[in-house]
Amino acid sequence: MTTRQVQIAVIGGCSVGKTALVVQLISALFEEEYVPTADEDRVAMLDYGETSIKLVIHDTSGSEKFAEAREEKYTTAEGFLAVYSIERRRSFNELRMFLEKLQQVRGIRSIPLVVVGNKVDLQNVREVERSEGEELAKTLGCPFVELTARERDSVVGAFKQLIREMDKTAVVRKENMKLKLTHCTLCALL
Ligand SMILES: Nc1nc2c(ncn2[C@@H]2O[C@H](COP(=O)(O)OP(=O)(O)OP(=O)(O)O)[C@@H](O)[C@H]2O)c(=O)[nH]1
Ligand SMILES: [Mg+2]
Repeated sequence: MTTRQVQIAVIGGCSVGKTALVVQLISALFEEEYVPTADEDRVAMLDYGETSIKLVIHDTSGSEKFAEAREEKYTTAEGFLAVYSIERRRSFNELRMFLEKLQQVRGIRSIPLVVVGNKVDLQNVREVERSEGEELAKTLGCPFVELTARERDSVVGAFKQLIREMDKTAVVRKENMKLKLTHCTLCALL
């Protein structure tokens, strides 16, 4: 089995469940306690088809106090899990602001992303409709999932979906590069 290393960041407002998702992926348990994150890097191993993936995960803070550390990751991470909580409208609006900033920093629209509506176990106090999350993802041209950090399978699924997005973007880049090279060769010949 080959091993590959990728760097991703989990972004979103305070208390949406970013750390809970990462802990579920790494340790297969649900963290009930809320301990706000400042800025933490964690490593997870993930089987992905024939490949073993070493995921370096930047678990960012949702707080404005640590905005600088979060925004540093906008330039370094190869892919992003963009999280809000379905039971908090404010977290949806905050995520949209973070994503706008991310687009400004990266300057391109083809950033590998998965939008995650977390805490779907709290349906009875839902403030953000599923259709709103779907619409946001559609605008960004990326997948959308609703899940809860309590359920491991869907959490692992979301991280794998992000890797698929990263692979897709890499293929598009290669194709564009090939097109450019063909174009240059043609120009040289003419
Ligand atoms: N009911 C429910 N609670 C959740 C879920 N995911 C996370 N939580 C809880 O929400 C609280 C905040 O979760 P964290 O993962 O620490 O939130 P965070 O996004 O990392 O927050 P910051 O580090 O401050 O940015 C914790 O008490 C978690 O147990 C979920 O799917 N359902
Ligand atoms: Mg956290």
